[in-house]
Amino acid sequence: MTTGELTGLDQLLEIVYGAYTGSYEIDKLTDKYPLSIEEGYAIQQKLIQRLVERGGKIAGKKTGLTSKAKQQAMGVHEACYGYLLADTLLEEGQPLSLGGLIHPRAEPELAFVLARPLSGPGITGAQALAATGEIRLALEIIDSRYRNFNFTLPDVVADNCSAGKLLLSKQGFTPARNDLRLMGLTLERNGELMYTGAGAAVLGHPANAVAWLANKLWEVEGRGLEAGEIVLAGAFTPAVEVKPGDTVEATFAGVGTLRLECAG
Ligand code: OOG
Ligand code: MG
Repeated sequence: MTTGELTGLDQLLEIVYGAYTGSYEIDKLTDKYPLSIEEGYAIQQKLIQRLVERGGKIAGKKTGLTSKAKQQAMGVHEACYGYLLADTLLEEGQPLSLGGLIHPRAEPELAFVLARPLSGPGITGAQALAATGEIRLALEIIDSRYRNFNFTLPDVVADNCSAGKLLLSKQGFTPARNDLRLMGLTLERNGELMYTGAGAAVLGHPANAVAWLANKLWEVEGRGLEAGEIVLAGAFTPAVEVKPGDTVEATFAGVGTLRLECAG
C-alpha cells in the first residue's frame, strides 16, 4: 500500500470516528471514495484502536448480515463482523436510553459465550458449538452512522458493522439443550407482531455465524477468538425502529422472552 493510500484511509477514519463518537449522520464513504472490503476492515481496526485508547474495553465481537432477510433489507450480499465494547452492554431489566443514538433499530439474536478459544481457518459450525460455554438471548440495538442506513459492505464494515448497544439475557442456556436451527422466534413491538423467524435463517444454523467469524477473523487479522468472548451471531429477522417509550419483546421458542424498554 502506498503512503498516499494510507493517508486516504486515515482521513476516512477521521470522518467515521467523528460520527461514531459524536453520534451524527454522514454520507456513506463510498459515495466519494471507492473502498474495498479489506480497506473497510482496516478503517474498522483503526476505529477500535482509538476507542480502546480512550478507555474502551472489548467484550467480544458481532457478526452481521448473516441472514438473507437482513442482507436483502440492507442490499448487501455478504456477512460482516465488528467489535462489541463493554460500555455498550445492557443487563436485562435495564432500560435503554436512546440519547446518543441516531436512528436505533432492534433485532433479535443469539449470543455465544466461548468457553474455549476458537481459531480459523477451516472452523465448522459443529466446532464452534463445541467451543461454546453458553448461549444468551440478545436484542441488538444497531445504529448506522450513515444517513438512512444507506451503505455498501465496505462502508458498514468501516462503521463497526452498525454496532450500537446490546441487551443480553441474564440466564444462559447450554448449546445441547436446543436445536438452534429449528428455534422459532417472534419479534413484537408494543404488543404488535413485527416479524417471525427461526435459527436456520442465520447461515443455516446460528453456530455457523460463529464459525464464519473465526475463519474471517483469521483471514483479516490473522488471529482467533478467545475464551470468554461474547460472539453475537446476527439477526434472525430484519430490525425494527425504536422510539422513546417503545417496548420490544423477542420470544425464543423453548427458552424464553427478552424484553427491551426504551427510555427517552
Ligand atoms: C448492519 C448490521 C447487521 C445483523 O445482525 O445482521 C447486523 C446493519 O443492518 O446496519 O447487526
Ligand atoms: Mg445484529
